[in-house]
Amino acid sequence: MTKLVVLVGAMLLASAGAATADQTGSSVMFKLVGSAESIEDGIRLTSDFGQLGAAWSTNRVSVGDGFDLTFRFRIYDLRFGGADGFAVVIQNEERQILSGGGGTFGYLGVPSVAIEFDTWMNLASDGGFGPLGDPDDNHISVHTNGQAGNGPDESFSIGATSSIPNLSDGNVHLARISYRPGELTIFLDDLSSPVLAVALDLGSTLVLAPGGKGWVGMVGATGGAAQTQDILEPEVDFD
Ligand SMILES: [Ca+2]
Ligand SMILES: [Ca+2]
Repeated sequence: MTKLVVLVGAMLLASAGAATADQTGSSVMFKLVGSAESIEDGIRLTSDFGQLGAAWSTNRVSVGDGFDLTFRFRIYDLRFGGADGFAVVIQNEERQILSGGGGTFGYLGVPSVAIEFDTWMNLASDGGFGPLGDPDDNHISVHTNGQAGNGPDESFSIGATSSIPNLSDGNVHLARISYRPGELTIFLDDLSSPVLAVALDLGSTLVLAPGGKGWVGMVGATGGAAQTQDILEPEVDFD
């Protein structure tokens, strides 16, 4: 397994359009778009109302054979109940996409696999997102519509759990998204036991680029309710 450490410095340089290399000589560059900004120990996706921000890998990365994305996050300074959460998104459609916002995060209409860390319960009638609303205001849900446009509608969920700690309690939580062809597992705080496992084959679900490549990003949004959402110390290991 080749270890690629996604350095905060790399993201800063990536924002300026420059390249950098990690300790193994392989480079991963992230570009911050929308409201996302670099902070001392990571990325601040949102900090105010009505924001949409993302950190996208500048280049396509090899996800098809398997990868682990490990990061910490903290969600705090909740205003009007706090919203909306963030999603880790894998797609091979467009660089640094920001599509949607609020309860749709930033992957609305994009063929993708999105792992939502959702802290706001969108009702079925909320914004016309579809016939089915969120199960609650604290869930992890994996959404895909294959090669058609994805969205937050629960009909696109291929697995979800609400049996998780409070995502927006202000504490730093540890998360790992682990993909091996055939299965996606998600760990929260406890890396020995996943909170969610879903059957997934990225290569047949999405149209990846040669080498099983696609863009990986973390997209966060707020709306009429807001919260500060930080992604800390992200690290990627590719098979
Ligand atoms: Ca939601
Ligand atoms: Ca959701």
